[in-house]
Amino acid sequence: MKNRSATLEDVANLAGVSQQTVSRVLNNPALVSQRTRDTIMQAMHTLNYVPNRSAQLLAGKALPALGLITASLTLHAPSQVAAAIKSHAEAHQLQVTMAMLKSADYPQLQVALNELRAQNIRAVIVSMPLEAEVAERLAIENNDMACLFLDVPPDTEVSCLRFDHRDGCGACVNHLWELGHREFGLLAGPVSSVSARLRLGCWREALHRLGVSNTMTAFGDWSAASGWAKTFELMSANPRISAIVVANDQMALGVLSALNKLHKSGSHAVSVTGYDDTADSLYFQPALTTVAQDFDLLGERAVQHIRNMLQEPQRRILELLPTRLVIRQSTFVKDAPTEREVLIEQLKALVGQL
Ligand code: IPT
Repeated sequence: MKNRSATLEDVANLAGVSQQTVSRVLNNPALVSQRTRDTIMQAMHTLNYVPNRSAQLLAGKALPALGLITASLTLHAPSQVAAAIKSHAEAHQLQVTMAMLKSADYPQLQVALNELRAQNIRAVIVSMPLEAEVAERLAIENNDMACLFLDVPPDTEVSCLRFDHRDGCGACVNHLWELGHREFGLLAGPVSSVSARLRLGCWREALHRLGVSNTMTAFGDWSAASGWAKTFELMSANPRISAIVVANDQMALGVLSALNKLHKSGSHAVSVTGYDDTADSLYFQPALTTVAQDFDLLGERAVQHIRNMLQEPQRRILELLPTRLVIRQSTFVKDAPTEREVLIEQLKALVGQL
């Protein structure tokens, strides 16, 4: 026969704390010290305690959970952001309920927020590009919820945690310039994306400062497939392009593959830079030079901020995380012969001497 299910009282007795403390761990773990939390979690585990969420919902209690509204997880960066949020939230006994939206239009976002509200969730991280007006309206019309935005324009009047694209974009262009590149292809992300527009603007500014006017721009949709297709367009519009600056690693993967197809190798090789430094970029062929955004740090800080916002609803968060250039093998001196070509030249010279 099945044992009677353990109650909140059983857990409190085993852990040697009051029922109120156990209930706090379930509803608002941030209010309980880590040590007491661990003891209570251990007691729950021993007794195989299952919290009665429906009773909590009926009682109108906010659940120890946060909502995540995210851009498509077929994209590498948002999926790494979601994974980081999930694991840092779990470290604080917070469940994550996710909504994945196709587009960032207001009605869809409001429906997603209402779904979360219906589950008594009062804290939401929005990890998708939103225009300032949309984010501001969402925050105002849902002011019973803590909303933290990860991809909004710089002056948006909401709580936001963003990456500072300036250092990374500037460093990337300067690096290519120092390698001797003067004719650039720019592969931006979709115009509808705030961060794509910021990155493009920043590259153009940096190129302008260097006096480079010879650039071709194409717009992809963040996918490797668009990187592949747009490379043929860029290279046929200007076959002299020697460096392609790409707005994310996933498109850069397609760019590298297309350049390979175009036999752009050896001294004809085209330098490529990415953006994101997602977990796999080190293993691209060649290993990708890219602008790193630390998605694990983003997840950690986002969870920390949203917990603080729940404690202090009036608090407005503004934090910028750094980006930095990681130099690997996909960028090289313009027209420099490869080791193999140098060797062939040396062999030819030797044969000539015989
Ligand atoms: C941004 C990525 O850099 C980009 O590759 C793409 O996946 C985009 O997200 C999707 O919206 S990262 C974001 C936190 C600015």
